[in-house]
Amino acid sequence: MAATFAEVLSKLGVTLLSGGATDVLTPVSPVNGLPTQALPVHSPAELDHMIASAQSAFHRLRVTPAPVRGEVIRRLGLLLRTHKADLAALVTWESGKIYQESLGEVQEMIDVCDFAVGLSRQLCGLTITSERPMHRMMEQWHPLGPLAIISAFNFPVAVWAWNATLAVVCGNPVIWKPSPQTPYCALACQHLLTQAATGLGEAFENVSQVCIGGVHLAEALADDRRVPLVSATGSTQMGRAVGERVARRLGRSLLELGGNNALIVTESANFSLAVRAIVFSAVGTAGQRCTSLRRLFVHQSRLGELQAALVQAYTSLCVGDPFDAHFHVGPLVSHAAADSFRETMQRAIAQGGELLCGGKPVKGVGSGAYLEPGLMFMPQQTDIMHHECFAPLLYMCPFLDLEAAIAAQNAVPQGLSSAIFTDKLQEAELFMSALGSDCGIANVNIGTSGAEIGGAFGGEKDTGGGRESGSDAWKNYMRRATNTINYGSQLPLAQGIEFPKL
Ligand code: UN1
Repeated sequence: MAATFAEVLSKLGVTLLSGGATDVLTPVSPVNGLPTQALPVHSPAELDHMIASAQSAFHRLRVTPAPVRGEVIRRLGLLLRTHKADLAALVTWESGKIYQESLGEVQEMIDVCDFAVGLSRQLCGLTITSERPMHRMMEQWHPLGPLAIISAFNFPVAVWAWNATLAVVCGNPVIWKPSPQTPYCALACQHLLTQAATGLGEAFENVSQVCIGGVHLAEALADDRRVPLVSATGSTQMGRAVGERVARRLGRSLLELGGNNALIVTESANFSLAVRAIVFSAVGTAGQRCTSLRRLFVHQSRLGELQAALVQAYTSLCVGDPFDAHFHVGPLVSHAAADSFRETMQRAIAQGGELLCGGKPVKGVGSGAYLEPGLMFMPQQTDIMHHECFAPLLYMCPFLDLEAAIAAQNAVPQGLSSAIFTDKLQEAELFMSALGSDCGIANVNIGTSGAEIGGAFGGEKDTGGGRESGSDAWKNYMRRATNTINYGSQLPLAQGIEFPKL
């Protein structure tokens, strides 16, 4: 028996915030379709106060040495290890993803904590040779200022961790606006970070704050010049709105938006690896990852056997209670998401698609939106396939020529993740080359989802262009200063300019 929502919250030490507030949010758990616990929404005045507190926190944090800033994140990593099971249960209650995947999400948080702690001793800039004698140039990376994090329901804790852990070691406090679907996940993480900071002094006061509410808070954060960087994860529509507002004040935004990810199965593909990768990428998190596989391009010579294997795999998927380890797929986030899944299937059929299996409602838990993942054969890529449907619907298209398959893969507005299954070096290299996939992520012989934190995560075109998490994504959270130092006794001008003596 899974712990109840209230039990999980109490184990995590989160107090229920019903209060006497009039403006409240009442999230509905996808697990059973029932409301969890109402909580008050923050007013614009409260957000304004949070931003002012974040500014003061910034003034303290930017003069705190980076390895000391790393210490709070090291402690957060330890607390996450202790509370992994409970936080994962809360993730399942609020997002509906199966418990195994929730554990994986918390593991991503732990991994990025470790990464950020190491980084806290490696924030380094270049030195550059100068064209002038007795001069030296160098780059320094300085803290940027308060960061706003706007996150989505499907990764309600990991995306905050990717941003917040790096931002804090880089010297920036954060203000987090979680999805209204997953506010208690945010309060639980906030509580853990507050615990991690206990005893470390006032440098870490207000290092993270959470604001609960809807689009008006996101807009206020996007418009506020005291917030130099806004990191937003969610739909392309949301990201475009946020990005435009931030750009109007010439602020910076870090956008991780919709994907429409494709996988190519070539003639030489290792069949059993491909089937496993396709199924997990397409149905994991009930098709509600930004990295979920949505389009499959299969070489004509492999079509029959792959179709048969996928139909077999899809028909043996178990859909049901995300807390029960027997089930592969949990509920969709809402009945509205289920409606959009059904409508998209209808439109795909009208455009020549043939539903091979799935797509039917399943009796799950209570009144949750449980549906079988759908597998659809499309003779060719049509208009519907250019749109991201945030549900487990996989389109399968045949191809004859690899270059045409890559062109079809790239023909959509989004550019997050992509993969090829091949045992031919030339095909793999072509796919990863400048002539290949135009996505931020291009994998060989693994699926489109489940990226590790060590790489830079994000994509091109309508995906927004941002990169988060590993590699040098930390540079997003800092400002670069170029310093030129003259240690000589003359003042030669750059570009050889001879300015007449005064
Ligand atoms: C998301 O769906 O917003 O690569 C993030 C993955 C995960 C992250 C997904 N590590 O599937």
